[in-house]
Amino acid sequence: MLGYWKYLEKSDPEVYAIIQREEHRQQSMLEMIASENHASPAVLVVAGSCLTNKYAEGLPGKRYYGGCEHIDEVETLAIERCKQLFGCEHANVQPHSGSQANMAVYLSQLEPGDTVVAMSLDHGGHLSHGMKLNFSGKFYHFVHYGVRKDTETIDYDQIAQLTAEHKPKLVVCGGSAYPREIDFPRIADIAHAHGAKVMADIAHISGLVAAGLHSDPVAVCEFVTSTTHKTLRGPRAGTVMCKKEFAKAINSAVFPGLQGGPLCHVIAAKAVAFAEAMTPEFKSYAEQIIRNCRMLCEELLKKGFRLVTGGSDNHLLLVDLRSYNADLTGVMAETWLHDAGIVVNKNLIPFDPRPSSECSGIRIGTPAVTTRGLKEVHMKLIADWIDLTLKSGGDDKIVSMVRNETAELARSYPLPG
Ligand code: DSN
Repeated sequence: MLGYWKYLEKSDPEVYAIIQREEHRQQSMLEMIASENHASPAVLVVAGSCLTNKYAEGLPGKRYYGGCEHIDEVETLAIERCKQLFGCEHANVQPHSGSQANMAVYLSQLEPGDTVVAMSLDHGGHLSHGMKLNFSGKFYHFVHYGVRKDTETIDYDQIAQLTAEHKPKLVVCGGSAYPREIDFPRIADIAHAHGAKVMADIAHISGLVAAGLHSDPVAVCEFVTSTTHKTLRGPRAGTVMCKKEFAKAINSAVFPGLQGGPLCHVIAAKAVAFAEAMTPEFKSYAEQIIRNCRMLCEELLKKGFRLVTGGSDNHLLLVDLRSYNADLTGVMAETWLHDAGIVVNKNLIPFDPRPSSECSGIRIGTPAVTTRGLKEVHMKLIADWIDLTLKSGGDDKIVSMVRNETAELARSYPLPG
């Protein structure tokens, strides 16, 4: 691969320089966006391999192109490893993303206009769970549940009430900004009692599920979808799992329903990531993600921040900035923290009075910093730096002092490889 980089440096110095700058950014900043991670060198090298050159529409053994013998080997390996890792009956590893994994389930089970019950985006759901500007909200009739006002945890009674009232074909659970464990068996019981099927979108937590550290949806839900690049730490892509009886419908929803040629290089990188996630090292990594997140919660609480639900069971936390400083918006916090070397994203909090262009909260995740080796002691430092930066109102001197400290810590814990 070193040869490839030397080649690129000569053949396209402009793109080479941009990649160098991005690599430096990732190396020198603390990446705390909850949905991001640093994939292993093995995943990176495979995702950049010659497998990108191959067309392989179809499935292993049933392709529409010649020359697929090695693609068949690697896709079969990825499927088998996905099944082994999650204990699912069937897996299709071709979805290019989490949204496309979700689309595949919808396309296989729903007719346009059918009703689906799912968690709303502003309470922690996802765009592809029926947001009105998304394909899902345009093609299907989504009815949304949320979190309770008092506990900010999922309102399971509301799921039961909406499911009884609207008789959906599908109930969707999982999300992108929910800091607590999801009770998959409870949701499955509600859905099944009313004749609905269940899709659990575990994009954020799939690494924790794989490590046995979160309630497991695979046995109780008909469909489980995921991205492969968040806590699972693989390449940027998706996967869809289901009970055997839906295998054919899911396969044909992915191709020819939604996609043409699969990304063979990315499928191979998924195979690598699935194998990595079966190791004892990955389990320890996933445990450390949670320990780090809990420590960060404790330290931020001590400094007077309010956390949505009061804490976290997983890899992310949501800070409600309003009680810390009524005038501080998510946008301001995201900008100042970025300048200080801590990368997070502004996020709506449940019942947020501000629009999504401003937000009253920030979402912070520990998967990426845990990959580079940070532990609880570093979470205390990070909480101090967040507090200093936000308390200063983005003061240049303070921000640059914190920036030096975060850069020093990042230097001491380089990215894998
Ligand atoms: N955009 C992703 C996230 O940040 O959670 C979800 O797709």
